[in-house]
Amino acid sequence: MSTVYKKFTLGDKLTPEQHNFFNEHGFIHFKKFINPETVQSITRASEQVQEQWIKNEVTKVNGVPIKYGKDLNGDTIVQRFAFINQHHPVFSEFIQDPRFNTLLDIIGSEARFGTDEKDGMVLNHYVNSEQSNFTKMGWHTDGLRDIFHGQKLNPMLNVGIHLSTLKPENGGLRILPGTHKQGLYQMLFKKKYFLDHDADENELAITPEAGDLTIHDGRLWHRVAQSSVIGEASRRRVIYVPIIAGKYAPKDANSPTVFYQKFAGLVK
Ligand SMILES: O=C(O)CCC(=O)C(=O)O
Ligand SMILES: [Fe+2]
Repeated sequence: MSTVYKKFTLGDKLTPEQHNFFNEHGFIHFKKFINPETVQSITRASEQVQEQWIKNEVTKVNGVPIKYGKDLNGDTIVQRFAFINQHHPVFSEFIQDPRFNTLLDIIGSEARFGTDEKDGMVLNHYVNSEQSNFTKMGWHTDGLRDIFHGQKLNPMLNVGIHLSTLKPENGGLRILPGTHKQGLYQMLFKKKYFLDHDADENELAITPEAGDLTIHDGRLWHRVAQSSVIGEASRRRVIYVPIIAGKYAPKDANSPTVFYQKFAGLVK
């Protein structure tokens, strides 16, 4: 496992070097996209949404199942929120930050943030304990769902806003750089989707500080490694919001639950 890679700072526009890095490796990491106060306010907002959803026994949002689990103290928590941007102004205002628009350039003028499509803005909350329901995620690509939908593979990127500072021993995102250039066969069969949790000799550990932003290509193979420590040091929160192109396909309260989302319930 390697942890060494170049990290960038986001300016008004992506530089040619940043474009080239992303095109070559299928990911890019920007330091300090938001400051610690913003991280705090986002985390607090997620706790408010969590309180509402527990009170109202929300099991799905726009057809997407919500993952619940237990915190270290045994309290019920939400471990995977979907469409969180539709449930608190802190999130809907956050995505209006004009710097997000500069990121759309990576796939071109047709691109948009999928705040009302797919799973919307997702917030994952991992914690490693016996009672936790979310400690890791097996190898996958994010683009497979489009194949399930019988659509042609539209460009899709996932933008991550990292709310926890991680060392490699805290687990977290592991990627296989360059796999966004593989053919369809490799995208389908390189690894067993979600079941394979084994470290890969070529994997890179993404090691963010709280407030950093990453982008990965929808065709890139990645997983979330379980923390090798337990308890508070294993707590990890990260937001994802997709950049997509192709036909606008908003979801609403009547949207069906699709097959892969049922499967995602098996992921612990
Ligand atoms: O939690 C992460 O960093 C990655 C999660 C992920 O890959 C996903 O939700 O598709
Ligand atoms: Fe993913």
